[in-house]
Amino acid sequence: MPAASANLYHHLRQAFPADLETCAVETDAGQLYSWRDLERGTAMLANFLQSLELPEGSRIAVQVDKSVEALMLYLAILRAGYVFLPLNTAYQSAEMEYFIGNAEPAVVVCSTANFGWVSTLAFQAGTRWVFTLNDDRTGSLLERAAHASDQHEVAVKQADDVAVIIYTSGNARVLKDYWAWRSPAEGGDVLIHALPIFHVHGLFVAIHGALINGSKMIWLARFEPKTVLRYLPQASVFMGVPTLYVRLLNEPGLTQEVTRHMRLFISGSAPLLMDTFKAWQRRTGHTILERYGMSETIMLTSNPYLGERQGGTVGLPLPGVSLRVVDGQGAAVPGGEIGDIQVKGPNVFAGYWRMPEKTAEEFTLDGFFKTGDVGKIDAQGYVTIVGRSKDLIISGGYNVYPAELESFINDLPGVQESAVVGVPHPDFGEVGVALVVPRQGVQLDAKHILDQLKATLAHYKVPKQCHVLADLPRNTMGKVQKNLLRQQFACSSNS
Ligand code: MCA
Ligand code: AMP
Repeated sequence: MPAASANLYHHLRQAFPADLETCAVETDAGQLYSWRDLERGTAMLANFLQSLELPEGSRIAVQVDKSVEALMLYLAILRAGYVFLPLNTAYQSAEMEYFIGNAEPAVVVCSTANFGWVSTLAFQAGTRWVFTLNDDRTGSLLERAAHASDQHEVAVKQADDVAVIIYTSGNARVLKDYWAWRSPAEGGDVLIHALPIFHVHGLFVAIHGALINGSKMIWLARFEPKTVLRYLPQASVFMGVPTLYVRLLNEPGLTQEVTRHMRLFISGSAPLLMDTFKAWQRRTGHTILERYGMSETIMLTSNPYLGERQGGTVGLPLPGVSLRVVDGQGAAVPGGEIGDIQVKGPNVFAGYWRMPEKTAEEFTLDGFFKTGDVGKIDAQGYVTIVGRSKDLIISGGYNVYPAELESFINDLPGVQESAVVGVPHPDFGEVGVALVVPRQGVQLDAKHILDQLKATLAHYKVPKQCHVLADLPRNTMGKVQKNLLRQQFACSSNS
């Protein structure tokens, strides 16, 4: 079961070092925050949120740029016992309207620049409060919280209350041991935090990992390879999606010397190519540790810290996680054979928000969650992911759903039908390509289609290329053969 938000906060708080005056977070803008700053700042924000007298279980939706105050807001929401709903800063109004309409948050926090349209959407959806928070510490949220007390009693919650749409603190403790986080008494670890904080990777794996170990974080407002290089000599742990490793390898300044103090490089969220894995070993002498997880399950497998880290695999199931590979009928396949990956464990989520039918569909009768990933397990227990049965593109670690894009494109004037497929890309690993069939007699302009997508959707979702075709290849059942389109357009995307 998911641990309650406030309980999770207790676990994180217990790990704070005894000396609260030491540095907890150092930003790339040179600001230093002590553990006491975190303790007091989160108390003030939690007191302020509680002063709003929100109903039990209220959601607080947050679409703000990365900052330490945004981190404190997350921790304050845990402390106060509400439900944190982080939203990608790339979302535009149609996407925000969907999430706000669906989650019905009592409070929305956004940037001052977006306040106009976000507050209109939010108030229409019944939200009671909209506050602003900017990455330069301005905005109405901090102004209001400045008057709140810096002493706060952590809210009392049941163990199975929803905390953040997803998570457990148990998974964080497993990873602390598995990745051999060094306690402050052992000299401590320092994490370079370079990921967005609206996803499980940056929010739970990275932040919880550091906090539950009492470790300092070097907090980068955004990923910039040269900034990472600058901080590597002061750090010991780095976490990234494969694109971050690819971009760091493009820097001549990435050397054995600059990574000499590093203890661990971890990769996840998307497949790490063997080329990247080997190039990293050659350049730095470090072997990247690849692990596999999902928002629904947090971390599932990991290469070992001390044993062999096998490139191209995602390692072994973590303690407490049962992982099996099954065929189309749900029967376990023999070792080494490819099938659907299913998982079970205390880290698996309780279900999709207000979608009991979808939740039921995604679990087997014996309680395994269907990941939608396709893979195999070798004789040593190492898991390799070979593909996905779900129609999903993972681009630079962000999920892009072809169905969302196809439905948008199909509604454009003059479009008969469309297909969006993922093809390999040297920087993002995989990117979308849109194939569009016009209605009879209509001339479609591919660039105009992409421009219209860009005007409405988060830009990372927009296919990097669009081609107008006379028709789409179909099999005898009439189903579009996306595999043929993937092959046909594989080479044209490397731009
Ligand atoms: C930005 N763009 C992208 C992406 N990011 N396009 C495709 N895929 C992307 N990931 C678009 C921009 O909108 C822009 O378009 C153009 O590409 C160039 O942007 P660029 O400046 O290169 O991007 P950036 O700002 O440097 O961002 C790249 C990034 C970022 C740092 C790799 O995408 C990122 O932080 N990714 C990590 C995501 C993550 O944390 N995922 C974890 C979720 P235009 O010019 O048109 O505006 S998965 C998870 O949590 C599970 C549990 C797990 O296992 O970890
Ligand atoms: P998300 O839904 O954003 O949490 O993304 C979860 C998905 O990311 C998984 O179902 C996998 O398809 C993919 N993923 C995560 N880690 C890895 C990895 N190391 N290798 C390949 N795919 C991964």
